[in-house]
Amino acid sequence: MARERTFVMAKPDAVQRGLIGEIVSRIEERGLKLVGGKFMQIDDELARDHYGEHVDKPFFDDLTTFITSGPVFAMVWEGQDATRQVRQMMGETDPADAAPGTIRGDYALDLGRNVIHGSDHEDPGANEREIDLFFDEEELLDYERIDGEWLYE
Ligand code: DAT
Ligand code: MG
Repeated sequence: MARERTFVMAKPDAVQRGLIGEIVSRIEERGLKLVGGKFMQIDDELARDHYGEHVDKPFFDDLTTFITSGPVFAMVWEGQDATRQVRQMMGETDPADAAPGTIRGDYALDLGRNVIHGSDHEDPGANEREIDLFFDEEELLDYERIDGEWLYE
């Protein structure tokens, strides 16, 4: 299984509810490596680019309004099968269907307030595309975690 990078974001509801640390903690403790992080507010243009695949959906305007409504914590995480593993940790898109133990299943109730974004593992290249949209190359750091040899065989 390849080591890869994936884009993750604590959405405005997570920031307001004090869940940044919890989200970071879960992914960090799983063993993925944080290689980039940015506390920022998304503008309308970036929101429309990021959620471009949903432009024709009825919820698009509500989605861009929400994601631009307050600060977010954007992150890049690296590790084995990172994109799919983060998606599994997030749980289903609708928190009502997300299993307990997942981030959405533990911290959210409503589809439009589901606390976390992660690149879609079923959309090849989505991770790289989203990382490029939010980060410059020099903002992503190359380093080793000291537990690397205990995380990987
Ligand atoms: P995900 O965030 O799990 O990748 P998605 O890409 O299908 O889900 O949709 C992006 C966001 O849009 C999602 O986190 C919440 C919102 N959303 C999705 N489907 C929706 C719907 N039917 N009604 C309202 N909001 C929706
Ligand atoms: Mg998606």
